[in-house]
Amino acid sequence: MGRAMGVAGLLVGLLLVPAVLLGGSFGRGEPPPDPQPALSEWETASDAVPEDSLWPLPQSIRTSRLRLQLAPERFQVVHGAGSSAGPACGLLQDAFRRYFEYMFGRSRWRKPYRASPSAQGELSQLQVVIASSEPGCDSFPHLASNEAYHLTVTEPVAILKADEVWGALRGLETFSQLVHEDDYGSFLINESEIYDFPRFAHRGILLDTSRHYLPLKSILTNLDAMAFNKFNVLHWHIVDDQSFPYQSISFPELSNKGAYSYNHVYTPTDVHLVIEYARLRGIRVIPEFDTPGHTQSWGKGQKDLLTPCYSGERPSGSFGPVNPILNSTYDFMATLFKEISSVFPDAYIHLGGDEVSFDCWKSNPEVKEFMKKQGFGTDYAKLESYYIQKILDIVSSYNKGYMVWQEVFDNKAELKPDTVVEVWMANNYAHELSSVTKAGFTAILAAPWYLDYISYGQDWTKYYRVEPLNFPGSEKQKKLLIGGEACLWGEYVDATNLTPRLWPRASAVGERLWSSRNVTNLQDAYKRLTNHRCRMLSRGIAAEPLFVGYCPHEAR
Ligand code: CP6
Repeated sequence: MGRAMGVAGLLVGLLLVPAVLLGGSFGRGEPPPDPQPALSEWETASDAVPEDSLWPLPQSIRTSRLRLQLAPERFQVVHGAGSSAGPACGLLQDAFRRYFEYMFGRSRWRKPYRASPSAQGELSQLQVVIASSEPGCDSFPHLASNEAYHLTVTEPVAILKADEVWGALRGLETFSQLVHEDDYGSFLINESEIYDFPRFAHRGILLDTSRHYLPLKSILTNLDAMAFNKFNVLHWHIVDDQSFPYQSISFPELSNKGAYSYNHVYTPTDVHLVIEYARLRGIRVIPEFDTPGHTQSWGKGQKDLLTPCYSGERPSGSFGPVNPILNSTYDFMATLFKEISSVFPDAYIHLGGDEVSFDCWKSNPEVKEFMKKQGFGTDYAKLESYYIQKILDIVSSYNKGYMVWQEVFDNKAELKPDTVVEVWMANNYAHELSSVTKAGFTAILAAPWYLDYISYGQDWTKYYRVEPLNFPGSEKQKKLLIGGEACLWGEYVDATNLTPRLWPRASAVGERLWSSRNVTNLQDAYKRLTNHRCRMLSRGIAAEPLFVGYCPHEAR
């Protein structure tokens, strides 16, 4: 059992790391915190417990030993004075109800309510104040959304201030993480003050609904888990070679023929539900319609879309990537992407462009003829770029931005300046980040976070240790890395194992993308993540254990 020794060794190592020092950086236009109040109880975290289950760790925390009790029958989450949002803000009303339920709902609180011997006062309200005149209750989150918030917990009311509702959502999550239940069933929170904002603007999870169909319920549950971990982008890799579950309004045959069955589809209603459920949690939905490769399932419902492959003089009966030499291809794509642009409200669409095999194109005499006519020689990367270029222009004409996999950049397609290039190849990704940002493009990092890969032991530490900005480049280049994604490709994943495979492993990525760069202490992370995982379990997320141990709520 050499591997088991390795795990024990890792844990011994964890115990020797000194306690975490909380970062005090206040970037991105955040005001510095108020001077320390003249209360002897205030201190920075050392032996204190309230922040032992915060995940991801906020940018700045001060907590007091002073503990307040929350009585579920008296405590309220309300709109505070001066807020630009009120009861008409459905997004916040929904969030208030949700978080009240997370904090108090699960344990059948006993009546009459008893005062806890360990509390020094009572907290009666959480007042939520939206400062901006345009709170954004009915809008969609976007890349430039402001997710910063300021939370002050003092007797008798806590105040959560944010410019926009997106910050309020993040702050509600943090507030709920501060509330804990003692052994007598009392709910307690320590007096505290938190300033918080994300380190990176794009914090995504990739789900693949082509290799296996994921029921709506699985996708929604995953959105819950994403909100618990402050992720803000669902990268929906909705179709691929194996199946086409997206039910298109313009081309119903795509899913009629290309889905696994008539039931394994996402109807317009389903898609709308996912988008709205995500919006209410401050999560963007970016759909990926990956072409010209990864499109076998598209060919079943759309005649002449794919390139016929040849064996010698004759068509072999098999098909390759999308056929880039026909006008009909671009007519089809123009109509399909017009629909997609209106169905998905996000400003970005992911256009794929990865792993295009040239074998079939090379075998086809008409493609060869086209290559000659265009002066591409035998460089099929030029043909791929020719195709992608046309798709990019189509999507731009619908006023959408686009994301692409790194090959599109590598093949030198002409990209609009706001294109987001997603770096996924594991070999030398730092060098790729360097090249992409040197060319002036925005990048997101996925390469070190392929969560479909599993191995024995605590692999979350591997994801946690990644420092995204460790690539050669200027300050200007570093600013172009806007975030990252944890990818869960679906070859070996369906509804049975999706949640435990993703969580809490993706949580490690979540903290890396949210918290300050200096939050790297593995011992501290282990303790907080263990507690966070138990909290996810109690909220209905079947997150797998990090290592040996138990969760307190299991006993009841
Ligand atoms: N599907 C699609 C995949 C992968 C990619 N695109 C993939 C490639 C290599 C690994 C894991 C996943 N399954 N459409 C690459 C972005 Cl190791």
